[in-house]
Amino acid sequence: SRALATRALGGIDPLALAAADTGEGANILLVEDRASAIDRIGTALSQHHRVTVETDPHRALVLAPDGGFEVALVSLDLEGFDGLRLCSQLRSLDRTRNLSLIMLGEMGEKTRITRGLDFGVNDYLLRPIDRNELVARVRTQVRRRRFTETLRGALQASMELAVTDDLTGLHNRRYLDRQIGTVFGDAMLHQKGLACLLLDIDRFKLINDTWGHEAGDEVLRAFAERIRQQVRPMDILARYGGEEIVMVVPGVDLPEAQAIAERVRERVEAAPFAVQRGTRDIPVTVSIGVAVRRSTDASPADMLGRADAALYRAKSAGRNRVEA
Ligand code: GH3
Ligand code: MG
Ligand code: MG
Ligand code: MG
Repeated sequence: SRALATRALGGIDPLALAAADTGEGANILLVEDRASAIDRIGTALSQHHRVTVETDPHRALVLAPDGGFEVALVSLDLEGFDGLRLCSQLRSLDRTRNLSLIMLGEMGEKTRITRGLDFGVNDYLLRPIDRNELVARVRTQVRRRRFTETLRGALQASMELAVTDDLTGLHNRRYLDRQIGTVFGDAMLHQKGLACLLLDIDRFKLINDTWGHEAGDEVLRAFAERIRQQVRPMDILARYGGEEIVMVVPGVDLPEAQAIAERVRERVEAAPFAVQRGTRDIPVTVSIGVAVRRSTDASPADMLGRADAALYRAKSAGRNRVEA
C-alpha cells in the first residue's frame, strides 16, 4: 500500500516523488550509426540528459549492462545488424531488463515496429525525427522508469519490513512460519539433520520489574544481538514471542545441537548486558529447549512442540540450562 511504501522509504511518498520528477538529467544510450541522425538526436537530447553514442550494436550490448542507462534509443536501420534483435537481447539480459527502450524507424517499417512493441519495447519514433516529440517521449520514459524503480524499491523495503521484528531487528514469527516448512522439507528430502532451539530469558519479568520496561527492551535488543553473532547464514533466527527466540539449525544432529545451545547459554551468562548508556549492567541467563527432526514428525510443529516441552523442563529444573 501507499502508506506502507511511504513508511518503508523513511517517510518519502513514492507517488509524490514521481510527480515531482522532471524527467531530466538521465543517462541515455543512443545506438545509431548514421552521422546525421546522431548529430540531430544528440544535440536535442544533450540539453536535457547525458547522451552516450554507440555506433556498433555489439559494443552497445557490452556497454549497456554497466552504463547505468535509464533509456536506450535503438535504430532499426543499423548497417548489417537488426536493431530489433538488439532490443530483444536488451530485454532478455538480467541487467538491462528494466531499461526503457525506444526504437527509431522508418514509416515503412511498421511491421517490425509492431513486433518490437509486442515483445516489450516501450515506444518508437518515426524518421524524420521531430525534435520536440523526441524530447517529450524520452522524458516520459525517464519518468516512467524512475517511478517504477522507486516503487520496486518501496515494495522490496515493505516486504522486508513485514518479516522483521521492530524491536530486535531479527526476523519475526511470520518469517519463521513461512521458512521453516521449506527447511523442514529440505531436511526430509535429503535425510539431513535439522535442529530447533527455543530460547527463553530467565525471570525476565523480574528484569522489567526491577529496572523498568525500557531497560527490559534494551536487554532484549542486546540479547538478540549476542545471539545473532553466533548463528551461521543458513540458520533461521526469529523472535518467537515476548522474550523467546527460535533458532533453526540445518545439518546438525542432537549432540551437535546441544553443544550449540550450551555455547549460546554460556555466552549469555558470560557477561552482563550494558543498558541505559552503559550506566547499568544487567546479568541475564537463558534456558534453552532443543529438539531435532524425527522421521515420524508430520510437520515442523511436532519438532517445535518437543523444543517447547524441553524448555519447560529446563525451567522446572532450575533455569540457566539446556534440555533436550
Ligand atoms: P521464566 O521465563 O524464567 O519462567 O520467567 P519470565 O519472567 O521470563 O516469565 P514469562 O516468560 O512468563 O514472562 C516474560 C515477560 O517478558 C512478560 C512480559 O511482560 C515481558 N515481555 C514480553 N515482551 C517484552 C518486550 O518486548 N519488552 C519488555 N521489556 N518486556 C517484554
Ligand atoms: Mg515463560
Ligand atoms: Mg522468560
Ligand atoms: Mg517467555
